[in-house]
Amino acid sequence: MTKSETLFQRAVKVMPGGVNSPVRAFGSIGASPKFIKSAEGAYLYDEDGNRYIDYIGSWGPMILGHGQPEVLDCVIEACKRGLSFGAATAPEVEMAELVCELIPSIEMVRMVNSGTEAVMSAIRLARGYTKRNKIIKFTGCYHGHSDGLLVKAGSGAMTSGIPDSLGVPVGCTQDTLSADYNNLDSVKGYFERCGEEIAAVIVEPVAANMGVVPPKPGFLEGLRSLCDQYGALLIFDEVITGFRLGICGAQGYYGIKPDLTTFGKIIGGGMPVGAYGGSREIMELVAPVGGVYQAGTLSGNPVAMAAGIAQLMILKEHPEYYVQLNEHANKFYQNIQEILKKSGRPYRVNHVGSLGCLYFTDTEVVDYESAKTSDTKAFTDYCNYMIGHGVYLAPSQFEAMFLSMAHTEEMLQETLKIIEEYFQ
Ligand code: KE4
Repeated sequence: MTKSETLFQRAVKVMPGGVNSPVRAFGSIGASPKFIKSAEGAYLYDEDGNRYIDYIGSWGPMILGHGQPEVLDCVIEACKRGLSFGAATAPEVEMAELVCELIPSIEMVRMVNSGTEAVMSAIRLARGYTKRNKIIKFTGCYHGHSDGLLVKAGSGAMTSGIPDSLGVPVGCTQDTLSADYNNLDSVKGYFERCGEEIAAVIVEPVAANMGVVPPKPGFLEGLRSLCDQYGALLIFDEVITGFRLGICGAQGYYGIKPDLTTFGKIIGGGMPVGAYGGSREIMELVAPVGGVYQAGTLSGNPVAMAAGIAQLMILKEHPEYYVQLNEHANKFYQNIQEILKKSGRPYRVNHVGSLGCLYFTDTEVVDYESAKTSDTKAFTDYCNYMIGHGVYLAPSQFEAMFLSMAHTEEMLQETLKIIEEYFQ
């Protein structure tokens, strides 16, 4: 038995599925998870000493790679000053000023401890601000596990075979309307039927929880104008795209101004951080100034702020990193496309910036239905082969690949070679 297998045997006795988040259980690829001991740059090392090129990067946060020295130093220094005070601190002010400086649509921001918390709070705020209850989300998009959004969710919900979750009373989801991604008519239909009841539309500006599905030209613009027409708020869930597609995330990349934005992952530099922000007018409705309550013991935690500020400062000071990352990624995903073509496989590769997904389907993937045409058995075989050959991919067809600034040209070439071997 490997050390990972032994650990997994212990884990399943004391944690549901042996994990603290379902997708890590490798269930959808019928394997047992690698227990990761350490990481450096773009490499992961498991408990048995195997090395992997990491294409998950902790599901997005590690855009600079693991163990980035400046980030690490800032975190260690912050730890020495104290782990948590539950009091106002200077780092929180610095983080908030930094986010407001980097994201033009944001005049005020509130730090929380996860993407789920950020989205849950932004939804409550949108309802409080508009005094309306209904929310439009998109089938296959995942916005964390708050009750009201576990409706035809993406990510783990797509592979765990539970389209909606047990334990969510219908009262929590009766105001959640699910539209089809990239289909403005499906959104228009809801607005025409009950536009004056709709508080907000929440969208992943690049859907990265059913694989990677870019917005079709005009889709995000259409959402913006529908929200304006009916007085609903447009919420960009940028937990994945925030600070990934560029320093100004998807809203900068596509030039669309949302009313509220949610963040997670990169904003925490690997520590537990989420955030939501928007105009002063909307955000001042949040307690203690306004009547929308939201709180958190570890929100704005000084150690987490140190990690997040350090990572964001490096990204702010090095715009060339994004150019290089997006160019490398573009070439990488196009090379995968060429390998598939050469081997006569009709499979599809969707990618935006450093996010990408190889779909085992010959159908163009533009939404949940088309994503679901993928042959998950074929994906499982491919994924197990790749992991067995030192390439650590998300153990699910419906997750993204994440490239980082630490992925060197030779790592990408090595990965392409293994992909080519697989398809030969
Ligand atoms: P967290 O609560 O996991 O920090 O964030 C929830 C969330 C919100 N919005 C979007 C667009 C997200 O992608 C996520 C979380 N992403 C998944 C990966 N697909 C997290 C991985 C996991 O669940 O273990």
